[in-house]
Order: sequence, then C-alpha cells, then structure tokens
Amino acid sequence: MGLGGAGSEAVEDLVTLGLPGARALAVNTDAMQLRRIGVDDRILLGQREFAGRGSGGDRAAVLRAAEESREELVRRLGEFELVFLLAGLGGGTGSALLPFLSRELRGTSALPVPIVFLPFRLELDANSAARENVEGAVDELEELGGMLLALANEKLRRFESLPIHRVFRARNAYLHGLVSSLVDMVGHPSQLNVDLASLKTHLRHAGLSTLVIGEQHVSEPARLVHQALADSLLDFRLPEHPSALVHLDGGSNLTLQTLEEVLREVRERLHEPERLVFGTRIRPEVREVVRLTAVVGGLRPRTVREALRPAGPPAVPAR
Ligand SMILES: Nc1nc2c(ncn2[C@@H]2O[C@H](COP(=O)(O)OP(=O)(O)OP(=O)(O)O)[C@@H](O)[C@H]2O)c(=O)[nH]1
Ligand SMILES: [Mg+2]
Repeated sequence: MGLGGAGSEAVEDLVTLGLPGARALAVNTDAMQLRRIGVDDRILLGQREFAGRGSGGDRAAVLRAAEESREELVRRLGEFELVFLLAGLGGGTGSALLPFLSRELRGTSALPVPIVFLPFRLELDANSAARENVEGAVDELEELGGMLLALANEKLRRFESLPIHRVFRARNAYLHGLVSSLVDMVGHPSQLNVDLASLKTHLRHAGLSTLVIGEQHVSEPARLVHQALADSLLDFRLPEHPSALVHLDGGSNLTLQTLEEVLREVRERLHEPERLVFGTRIRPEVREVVRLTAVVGGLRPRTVREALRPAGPPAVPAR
C-alpha cells in the first residue's frame, strides 16, 4: 500500500517489477497524483478537507481525515496477511498515514511492515515543517516496535550522477528485492521452516526490527553476511546482541558446512545474538547463488532519528 506521492510511486514500481499474488493499493489526498498511479485499488482520502488537492504538508489535518475513514481503511487491509506500507516522510499524507495504519493493523491478523523513505538532509535543513513531519512519524513508528525499514535518501548519494527519477527507481528495485525476499521466506514451505507465525513470534521478542538481504556465490558465506549487514541502503545501527531470524535460500548443492559458516559469521557480526532463529529453503535444482534474508531486532530507539540530525561539523569526542 502506497501512502502519499512517493509511497504510491514506489508501489507502482514494485508492481512493475513483479510481486505475484500481491494486491497493490494507493491512498492519497491528491486526486491527480492518485489517478496517475497504476495499482489495483485507489483511495482518495479527505475529500472534504483537501478537495483532492493534497495536504500541502499538513500532517495533523491528514490524521483527522484518517480518523474519519478509519473503518474503511482498516476493512480494506484486514483481509491481508502481510501488509507493506510505503511512504516518503516529509510531506503530510504519507507521514500521517503510515504510523496511523501500522497502529490500526495491530488489532487485526495482518502483519504491518512499514517502509519509509527519509528525505535528503538538504530538504530537512531547508524545511522545518518537513523535519517535524519526519520526526513525528519516526517517533510513533519506533514506539510501536515491530518491523521498520527506513531507506535514507542520503544513502542514494552513491548514485548522484544519475537523473533523480532513475535514482529513485534504483532504490525501488533494491526495495523490491527486500519485499520479495520476505514474501518468499514466509510464503513457501521449506526444510527448516520460517512462516508468518514464526516471524510474528520472533517480532514479539525482538523489538524494533529491520530486514536485510544478501546474495552471493555459494562459496562466499562471509561476503554474503557482510553484504546483508553492512552494505545496505537501509538506515539502522546494529546494537550489541540483537535478536535475529536468519533464512537461507539455496540450491541442492547447499551444504551443511556452508550453513554453519553463514551462521558462524552471523554470530560473530552480531556479537553473539541474544536469540537466533534459523531457517533454510533448499530448491531441487543446483544454484550457484545463495540468498540470505534476516530480520534483525533490538534496534536502539532513536536509531532512525540519528540519521536525521542536521548536517554540521562532526562532534568533538568527550575526553
Ligand atoms: N516523488 C518522490 N518523492 C520521494 C521519493 N522518495 C522519497 N521522496 C521524498 O518523499 C517525501 C514526501 O513527499 P510526498 O510523497 O510527495 O508527500 P505526501 O506524503 O504526498 O504528502 P503531501 O503531498 O504533503 O500531502 C519528500 O520529502 C520527497 O523528497 C520518490 O520516489 N518519489
Ligand atoms: Mg503529495
């Protein structure tokens, strides 16, 4: 479900890249933007307040509109098992709806997976209203716990010579990998099974959690784990001893030795996790590539907020 302009565009990209079995929805206060988005279902919110012209960054007004449409929104989402909620924070619509719906879904059998795009630091330094919208949303999401995938636009600077729409598209392709990995992990029975119920149980113990993925040649377990935990567009800081749910997806050539090496590497990098749940899916055919999907929990509160601190000279370390 895409919330607001950026979230809806991202959902459209995900659909284009392919998510079999998924249903795509978009919610916006901006009718023109909503019409352009190619998804299964569109919901125009707050017609009375905004007359279909967008919220103009008014997070509080969007929250009031959401309260009025609470029943309809929850009814539309309650039938799903896993609900990815996407929004760019900074504007009014996405930053209001994302924590609102994440909280509302808690009362249903659906598992909400909030995915947020943090604006470029440049935007935040120039616009204090945008900063307040981001901080308000992030505070609420951190307080809710569960999953939180935060993609910081600042990390997209590695593509800074590309046109901006291509940069967002590259980020959405990366996001597509994350979303499909999670769906794959819980959606298919496997040898050492990780299903939606075990993910929910894990999240109850793990606190605020992010999702990471890696994909490497089967002979490179150390690189695989490094890629998942260190080389990510996601914004998070790993705490000491986090809980982790780790899943390996590979071919018939995946050996017990490789599994053990991956687990040893995960343990080391996470400084002996407090709790480690492990699953694998072995495909019938030989595969050169193995994929690691991990839900890493115990993220320190305010982790995301740290990414939002105004740019400035580096702090002088205390003596
Ligand atoms: N258009 C677009 N904006 C993005 C994208 N990724 C991040 N953003 C940022 O997303 C933030 C929110 O913008 P919008 O999605 O337009 O805001 P909105 O939720 O529709 O809220 P209002 O328009 O204020 O009602 C901005 O800070 C953008 O910089 C993207 O892929 N596309
Ligand atoms: Mg908008």
